[in-house]
Order: sequence, then structure tokens, then C-alpha cells
Amino acid sequence: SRNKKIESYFTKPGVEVGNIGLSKEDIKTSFLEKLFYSLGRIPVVATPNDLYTSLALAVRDRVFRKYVKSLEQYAEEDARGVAYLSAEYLPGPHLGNNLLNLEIMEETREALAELNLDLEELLKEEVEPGLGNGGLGRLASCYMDSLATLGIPSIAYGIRYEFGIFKQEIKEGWQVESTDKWLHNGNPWEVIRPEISFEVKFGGYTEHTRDENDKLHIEWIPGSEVKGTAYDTPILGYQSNGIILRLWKAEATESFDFAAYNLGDYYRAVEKKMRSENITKVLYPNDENLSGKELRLKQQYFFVCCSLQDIIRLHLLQGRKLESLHEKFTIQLNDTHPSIAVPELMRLLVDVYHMEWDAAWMVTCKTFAYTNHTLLPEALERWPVSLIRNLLPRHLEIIYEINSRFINELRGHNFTGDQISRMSLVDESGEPTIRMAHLATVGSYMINGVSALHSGLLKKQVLKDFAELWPNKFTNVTNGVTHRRFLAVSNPGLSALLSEKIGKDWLTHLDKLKGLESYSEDETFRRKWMEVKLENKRNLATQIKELTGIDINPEMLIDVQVKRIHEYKRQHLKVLHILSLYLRVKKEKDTSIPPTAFVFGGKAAPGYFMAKRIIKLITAVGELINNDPEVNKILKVVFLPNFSVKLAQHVYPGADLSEQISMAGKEASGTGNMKFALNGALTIGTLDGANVEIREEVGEENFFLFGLTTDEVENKKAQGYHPYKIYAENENLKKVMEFLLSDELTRGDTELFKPIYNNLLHQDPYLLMEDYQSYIEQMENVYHVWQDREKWAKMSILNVARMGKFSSDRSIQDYCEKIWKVEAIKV
Ligand code: Z16
Repeated sequence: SRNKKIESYFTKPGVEVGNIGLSKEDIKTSFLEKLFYSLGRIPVVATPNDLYTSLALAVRDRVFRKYVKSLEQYAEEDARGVAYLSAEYLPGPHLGNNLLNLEIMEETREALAELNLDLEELLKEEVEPGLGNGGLGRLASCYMDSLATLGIPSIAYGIRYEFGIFKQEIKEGWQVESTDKWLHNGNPWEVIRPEISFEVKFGGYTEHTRDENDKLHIEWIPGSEVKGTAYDTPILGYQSNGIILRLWKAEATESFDFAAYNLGDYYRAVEKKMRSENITKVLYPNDENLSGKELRLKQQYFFVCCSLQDIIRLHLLQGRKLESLHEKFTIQLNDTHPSIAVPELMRLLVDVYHMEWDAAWMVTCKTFAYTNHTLLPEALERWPVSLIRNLLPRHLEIIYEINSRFINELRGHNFTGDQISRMSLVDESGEPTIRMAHLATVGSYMINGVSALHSGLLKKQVLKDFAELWPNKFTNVTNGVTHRRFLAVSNPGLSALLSEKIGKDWLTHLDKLKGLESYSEDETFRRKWMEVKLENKRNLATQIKELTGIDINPEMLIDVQVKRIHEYKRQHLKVLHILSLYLRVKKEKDTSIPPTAFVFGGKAAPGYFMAKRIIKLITAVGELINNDPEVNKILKVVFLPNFSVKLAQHVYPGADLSEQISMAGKEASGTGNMKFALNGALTIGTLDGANVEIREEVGEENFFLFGLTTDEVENKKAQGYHPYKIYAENENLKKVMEFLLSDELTRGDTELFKPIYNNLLHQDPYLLMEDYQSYIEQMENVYHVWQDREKWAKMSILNVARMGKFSSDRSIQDYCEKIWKVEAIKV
């Protein structure tokens, strides 16, 4: 009887429980009900957070209504589905997005206005979940948006960090970190599922025994246990389905508490509890770098273990056999962070469910698919064998078993000893470590990179031997972004203009933007286009003023680089360019440079010395320029503190120029590049990551290209690269470099930028010296085009018109077709 449809629970056909109508009156009533009966508040004493929470709860009811319908449909059709495993998510604020997806933005605005409340003010109240570092976490959230919109049966699993990515403040020009207390005001979007909880074991040892039939039984006797409890957040698609983001929080298990209580050791029990909860306390703030810390491995295993138990529970709940797991579920590994899932699934199948090894292995490597997000050697995960032995002794045995079978297979294929030791899951060149990318590759049925260039390099570099062994296991899925959040929600001005010209279909079919192309020749349309941009620039200038106190004239060229601070991304190359302009204005009294505001934003990993220096360099250049009346009419330099999804939504719409200037071969894809172009910014960039494909789509005449290609970089390095020589032979570059050590910039602290100076002159691993001249020249070309605003507007329109490919809807469709073989079920 619990199997009946949602509708049949309601007394009158077509009537649903609760007030979940979508009219202005419904929303108003719901909002007040939440304020009175969920929060126990009246308007005169309600805080802004009370008002925001009431609205969020009212909206959440409507989101859940959509979600339960999707759930019912997915269950009924017994469909094949996707489980997405990611250690990071960056959903951004939920409220605005949900209002868009429910199509009640205007109704809500009016409902609140009738109560003398301003929707914009309430939207500002939301604190976003910063449960990721950057691109990888944001990509996972874009994919959830598209999975939901397209109606792909799916669930996303991750970690409910109590503290997300640190909050960044700038003090005396330096980055200062503080903890991100995102749950401080409560979280109206999540629902705790106390009964969806699983035990996770750590440490101890294994016992191998043989039964009377000489069959081997292996038991893992753990040293400790924790419990993971599910917290669900519904993520709604546009006009359609919803899916769940299920995040695990670590707690103490009852059994361990109980044992300690019995001994009368209350404090020891409480301490255990605290130690258990530590596992999900805080996100590791490193992107593209390893921490190598035990707690990080614990986090990875913890969420993987809970998620796999949950997947198996869901599978068995439908009355299916474990032998068919891979037919009903495909599990996507977002980088190697969840790759311990490979031995964990083997352990569950073999040790817990008593499947034979071969059968279990067949299921396992037909279940997983692995996405690689980087080629940077320092970012490729390796865990010391000793650490795994201590924390996960059974998993180490399983990894060794997988490896020995794999190596036997290689011997059968006549691989050389060299090749075999290169491909082994165990790196024995130094302290023995497990190469997690190899583990993920061996345990997966498909492996993909995140742009055409990156997928190609993956097969040529990091996984070369594997690509030769299994050519058909490798593919590319170019990243995409959700244009609903990053255009429809964050740029209402441009969205309205688009819809006015080509209708609203672009919200679900971004290709429809193609219809805009012909309007690039229409002068009145161009004027409207420029007006919308100017309005967005005013908005950004207001944000900048609020956050930094710096005045920006919205008419200036707004030139933006926002992304994690990393040497390979070359924020300091941008600084060298700014200094070259500064010297021209200051020393040569050159007044021909078009007024430009250079805007930076992004976090540096707290332990990354050079990245933190680069922030100080940016802010020092800003201090110098912004306070110099001879220069500050022409140039401004801004460092936006605490870059986040919320802030990003103000930044992309207001940008004229997008800086995508990483050294070729280093940025796997980039996704900011797509968000800028989608909002009408032109790009100056290298042939790196998805820049290559963006340029292909928008046309080379609409893209400012500079710098060496991947091949040229490789050759240059092979021949022996001498940055000092380039410096010595380029007068202009020399002056700019020397200025890094000048009193004007360092205010007498001569050591301040020496680390950057010395690094560039003598190592320069990311070829700033090499690419400097071509960057400066291409920036001159940017200025040349900028002087002709009509031409700039044309290029801007064509950029937007040709961005269809970079919707995450297309990426998810690619995953479905090339990898998952999953079909949409629309409600
Ligand atoms: C990350 O954000 C990325 C790679 C990685 O190994 C770790 C983290 Cl935290 C980024 C890539 O740097 C970027 O190029 C790419 O667009 C993004 O992942 C999504 O694929």
C-alpha cells in the first residue's frame, strides 16, 4: 500500500497537501506561515535572517514537491542511474536559482513587495556552502543542475564539511584566513536523515582463516569506528526534475560510546566522540596540490564507504542482486579523491557479500568511471603504503591483489619490465606509495579528461601506457557550465535582451543563442547590448566600492582575472603587464592608454608561499597605482577579497575582458573562461584547456590569442630554457622586472618580491619571460579594438551567440552517451 502514487494520497484529485501553489498570493501566505509557525516570529522582531529563512523554507516546500515526483518516477521505471562521487561541491546560493527553476522569481518579488520587503535584500542574506576549492567543486554543482534539468536519474554524494573553504580577508595587502562558519545561521535547504546512517571502520588488522572446506575467510578487525549520517539537499532543475545532494557528517557510533560508558570513563567517551566528528570538520584548502595528511585520507574513505553502502542499500531495496549492480548504477569518480572506492567495493562484495573475486572484479570495473582533472605532477594523488596499512589494512591487501593480477595481465601482453614498473599501482622508486590515478584507471570502464587538449595530453603523458593497453577506455568530455545560474540568474539584464530577440528556448537549449549572430550587424541592437553591459559594470563598480573602497569609473575597460591563485595560472604575468603600463604613464607621460580597471580575485592555499606573495604583489601594485593622481585616472588595480560563487555572479556580467593566460598544457579545462564569454566578455588567452575550443567556436578573429602552444612549451623546455637571457635582451621587460625590487613598490622592504623576481629570472617554470612580449603585444591589440566600441560590441555578441557548446547540459549529454549509457526520464 506504500507503493501507491503521490496523487492518490490526496482527498481531492488535483489537490495537494500543504500550500505549494506558485501564485503571488500562495507565496505570500506560505512565507508568513513559515515566519509564524516554523520560526515563531512576527515581522516587527524578525531579523533579516529570519525573513530569508522563512522565504527559503517556503521555496523548499515547492522544491521538494518537484523532487518527490522525480523520485517516484525514477523508482517506478527502475531506471539505470548515476551516482556522482565528489569530495567537493560549490553549489552557490540556492534561493535565486530555485526561484528561477520554479519560475516564480517575479511572483516572489511582488509577494514580498506587498509586505514591504525587498527580494534583493533577502537574497543577499544567504551564506553559500563553500564545500570546495574551485573549478572541480563548481563543476560538480553545474553537473547537478544539468542532471536535474535533463531528468537523468542520479544522486550526488559528498562530505558535509562543518567548515568549508576559509574566508579570505586582505590585511595590509596580505591574505588572512579565518574559518568559514557557513552553518552559523542554520541551513534551511538541508534535511537530516537520521536513519540513513552507516558505520565506517578504521585501523586495526585483518584475520585470515580457512573454514572446514578450506575456503579462505578474511575478517577486518578495526581499531575504531565512526558513523556517517546523511544530510540531503534537493537541487532543482529548470521547469522539471530535482535530484539530491547527499552529504555525510561523521559522528561517534553508539557502540563505542557505550563501551566507554560501561567502564565509567565518561570523558574518554566524549573525547572519542570529538575525534570521530573531526573527520568532517574542515575542507582541505589545497587545489592542485596534496596535503598528504592522514585526516584527508580518512575523509575520502569515510564518504566513499558511506556512499557505497547507500548505493548497495538502494540497489537491494529494489529487490535486485548485487551481480547486477553495474547494470543499474554507474559511479562517476570526480578525480581520484574518491578512488579508494575501487578496493572498497571489492571489499564489500568479496568480504561482506561473499562474492568470488573474479565476479566481484567484473562488477567493480563495470561500475566505475573516472574523470581526471589535472596533469600537474604535484596534484596527482599518491598515498604512502604505510599510511594505508595503518588506516585501511584490508584495502592495502586488496590493492596489492588487484595490482598483482594486473601485472600478470601485462606480462601476458608482453609489456617490458620498465613499462610494468611505470604502470604498477605501487610506486617503489622511493618510499612506497599507491598511485591513485592508476588505481582509478584500472578499476574503471571509462576514463575521461575535461577538454579536448587535456584528454589528448592525458593519453600522451600521465596515462600513456594505459591508453596503449586500453585505447577504447579513453575519451573526452569537455567541461561546461550551467547557463541558468551564470546567465539567467546572475545577468537578468542580458537574459531579458536575449529572450526579447530569440525567445526563451535558450534556457534549455543554449545552441539557440546562434539566433543572435545576425543581430551583431544591427546598430540598435548593439546599442542595447552596450547599455546592458554598462549597467552590469555599474553594478560591479558598486560591489568593488563596497568591498574595497576603491572607485571605478564604469566606463573604463574592466579587465578581470578571477580564479585560484597559482603560479601556472600566471596572475603575476598580468602584474608585469600592468607595471609596463604604469611605467609608460609615469615615466614616459604616455596618456594614450585607454582607462582600465584591472580586477583580480581568488584564494591562495594557506601553505602556498609563492601564491601568497603574488597576492601581496597585486595589492602593492594597487596601492601604488590607485593612490597616484598622475596614474589613477588611467589605471586602477583591485583585489576583490573572498572570491566565491556569490561574488562571481556579480563579476562575470560586469567584465569586458577575460584573462585566461595559463601556460599552455597546464590548465586542464578552466570553466571561468566559459562564464565570462557567456556574459559577453572577450577573452585574451593561451591555447590551453578549453580556451582552444572556445576560440574554435567563437572564431579566431573574435579571440585575443598569445603565447606558446603546448608543443612549443615542450620543445622549449627540452632544448633548455634560459629566462635570464630573454630578460637581458628585452629592455622593457628588464625595467618592469627591476621595478619589482624598487623602493616605490616595496617601500624599502627590498626582500618583499625577491622570491618572485629570482624565481622568474632563474627558473620560470611557467615561461612568463618567454610569453611576456607576445602578451604585451596582444594587449595592445585589445586596446586597439576597444577604441572601436562598435567592433567590440560585434565581437561580444558573436562570442555569446557561439557559446552553445559550453552549457553543462551538453557535457552531461556527452557523459550519458559516451560513458554512462543512461537515459533521461522527464517528469
Ligand atoms: C581543481 O579545481 C581542478 C583540478 C584539480 O586537480 C583539483 C582541483 Cl581542486 C580544476 C582544473 O584546474 C581546471 O582546469 C578544471 O576546469 C576544473 O578542475 C574542472 O574540471
